[in-house]
Amino acid sequence: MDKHQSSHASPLASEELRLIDTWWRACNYLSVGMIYLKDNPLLKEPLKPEHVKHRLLGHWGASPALSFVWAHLNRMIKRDDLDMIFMAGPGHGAPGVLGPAYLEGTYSEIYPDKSEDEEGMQKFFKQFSFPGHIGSHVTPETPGSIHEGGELGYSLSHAYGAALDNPELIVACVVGDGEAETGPLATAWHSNKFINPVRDGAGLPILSLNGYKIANPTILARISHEELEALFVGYGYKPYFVEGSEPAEMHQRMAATLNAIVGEIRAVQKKARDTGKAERPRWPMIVLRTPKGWTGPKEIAGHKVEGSWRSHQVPFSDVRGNPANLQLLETWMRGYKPEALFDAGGRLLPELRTLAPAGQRRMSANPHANGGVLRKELKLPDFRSYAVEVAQAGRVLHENTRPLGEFLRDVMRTNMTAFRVFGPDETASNRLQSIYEVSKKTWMADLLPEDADGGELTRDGRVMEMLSEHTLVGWLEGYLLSGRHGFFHTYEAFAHVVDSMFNQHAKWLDICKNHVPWRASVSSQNILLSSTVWRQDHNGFSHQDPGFIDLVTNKSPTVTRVYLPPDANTLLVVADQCLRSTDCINVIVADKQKHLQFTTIDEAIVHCAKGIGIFRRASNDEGEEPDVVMASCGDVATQEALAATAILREHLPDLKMRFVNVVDLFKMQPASEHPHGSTEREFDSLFTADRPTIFNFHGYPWLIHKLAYRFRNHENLHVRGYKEKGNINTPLELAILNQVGRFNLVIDAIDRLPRLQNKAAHLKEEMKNAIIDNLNYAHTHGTDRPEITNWVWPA
Ligand SMILES: Cc1ncc(C[n+]2csc(CCOP(=O)(O)OP(=O)(O)O)c2C)c(N)n1
Repeated sequence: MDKHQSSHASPLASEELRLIDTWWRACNYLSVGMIYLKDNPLLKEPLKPEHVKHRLLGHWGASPALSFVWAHLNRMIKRDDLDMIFMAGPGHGAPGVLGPAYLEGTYSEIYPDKSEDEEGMQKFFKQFSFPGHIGSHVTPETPGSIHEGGELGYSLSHAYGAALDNPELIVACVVGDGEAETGPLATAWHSNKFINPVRDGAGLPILSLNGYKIANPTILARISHEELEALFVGYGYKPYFVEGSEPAEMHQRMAATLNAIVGEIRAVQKKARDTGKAERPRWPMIVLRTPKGWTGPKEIAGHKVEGSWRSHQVPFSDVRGNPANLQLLETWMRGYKPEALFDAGGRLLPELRTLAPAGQRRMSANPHANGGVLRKELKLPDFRSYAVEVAQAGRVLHENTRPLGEFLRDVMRTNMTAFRVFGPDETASNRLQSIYEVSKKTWMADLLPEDADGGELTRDGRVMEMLSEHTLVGWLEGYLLSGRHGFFHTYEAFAHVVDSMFNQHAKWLDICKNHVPWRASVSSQNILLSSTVWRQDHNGFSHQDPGFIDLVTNKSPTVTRVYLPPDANTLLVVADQCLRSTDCINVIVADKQKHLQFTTIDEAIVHCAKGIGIFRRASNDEGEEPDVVMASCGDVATQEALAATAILREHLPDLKMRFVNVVDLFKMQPASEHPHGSTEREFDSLFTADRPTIFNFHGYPWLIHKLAYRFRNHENLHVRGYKEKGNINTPLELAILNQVGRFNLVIDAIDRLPRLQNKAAHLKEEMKNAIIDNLNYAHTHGTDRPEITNWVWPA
């Protein structure tokens, strides 16, 4: 190896070289066929317009490099019996992945109508990016894929997530050089500081430096070799450069490089496992510089196409109507010599069939890429053992997330190879630090003596902390999709950093669940949003944003769940339920600070099973019709609504009140829209058909209207919630500013009941005075009045 680790060795014998190049040609032939053809797949007759698709969709540019890498990885898998999966960062280059999956036979095994013959190949071509069939990315329908690559940026974190706790696995990850410009990808390079060679597998990043994006050069292709090398050295890698365009030379370089790299990975792992000492090596990675649209048309109408952004999608269209383009396509495809790739029946020639690994060693059939088949149920301790004692409802305070931390600690203890907790630097801040008693934070970067004093860092920790929500969620997704279990927690406001990742994962799960029966169920993604909007006394406005759950309600009801447990025991019940569930994204909103406790563990179990229910002790309407319903959803919202209820009941003892609490947000939607929804009758019997409801909500108030608008009594539903009124405030001040405070709610109730207009005028006045008085107190003393802070439900 020279100083740039680029090899000029020629390890491939000429026959081996010929075969690998032929196999790659077959991949490229299939890629072009998928993009252009709906008939005449083997070009047995001259190409006619009717053989060509009406709409030409797909991305050629990324495809040849993807299948080039695939072909070479196959050689290594066969040679060393490797357990390997493949991530295509530029997932738009799906033809470069689908082709190999078809040639390996996996595609036909899963989809028998796409058989390994002419008829099957015709269907295989036609279905690509065709209405009613498969998409143009490495979608869930693609065997061997756990990464769609539609939204760029997550390939590398997915790859490393799959490698965690999979000591024998190598996850090859092709990263687009355009993709490498995204924030999520840029930070994911640091994943190498979290891979422990004793217990984890390896990630093998392969930067596909084809120089262009859709319409622009890529940054990494236009910096000097030295800068590029320094960048990856700086990230802690040992970069190998495989550069060129002449196929025979490139095959030799790639083969030599992979020989070296696989040897290095295995040597690092062997040493670490023999000695039991986990040190961070300089993991190898590859910079693969090839022309974009490699082997495609070099020039069209005087414009450079191969090696240019012009080859990104369909290099030339108007094929059905333009004989010259039809001829160009035929010449291009015949250049791959289909008759030397497939027999007359359309089956890959026997000499080429031997190139792919067998059975589950095929990357398209590796069970790690259909992780549900490997998934084992979590061993869960009994959540009841972590319950807080609630002798009298509403009269005792606890930090809601602390018992959850104890529960998660023991979940960790009983699942030490298949469960991890992910959070951006906030495990202790979110009061989950009990987990450290069983497992600390993974840290493969340098350790200093002072870390021993409370740093909670260790080489073999199972708590993953890095200040990149993108990388954490990417790891978690990779971990879950390869069959394991996990838990992500973050500050509520900053969950928005991964909005888009949530969207993409929800889409992935939705397709798997509803359209891809061969994909086995995977564990749900569990997300705890803590340090919530209502308790940001010291952080202020930037930290107040309960909108992540709004986003969640946009996605498919088959995969989305949102829970707002009001106290510690309901949080335990919900967490247990979420950890058992599959194929969903469960979002739990629960603050970490001290809050009133409303339910015993037995009450919590019943309440959570219903998802919505009446708090009997707060209600006085039993056997009668209520005058008003007070409802709450969320911990702080519940406390304020209860405090308002107490005031109303004290001052207006003949007022009939019902108190409803919502744990499962989707109970506010009709059952026709969400599997957790309420029927018309259930909803009416809780919220009545004609009485006003004051609904105190944790989040943005319009979310409740969005969910509940179809219910009969919706016009009487008056929702209060966060309205972007915040700064450095005391808790009550913040509640008052957003009209979710107890005094506001009392006024609301009076305003909604005509019969109280005169009768309760004094009480209303008192509430207004209380608001002014409490705001003054907060601004004078910097705290709420003790009777507010120490408020409990009256004995
Ligand atoms: C986050 C995101 N932004 C924008 C796009 C639109 N897009 C699709 S492909 C592409 C260029 C990708 O370039 P690169 O990653 O280098 O892939 P390749 O050149 O191999 O096609 C862009 C910008 C996207 N898919 N995802």
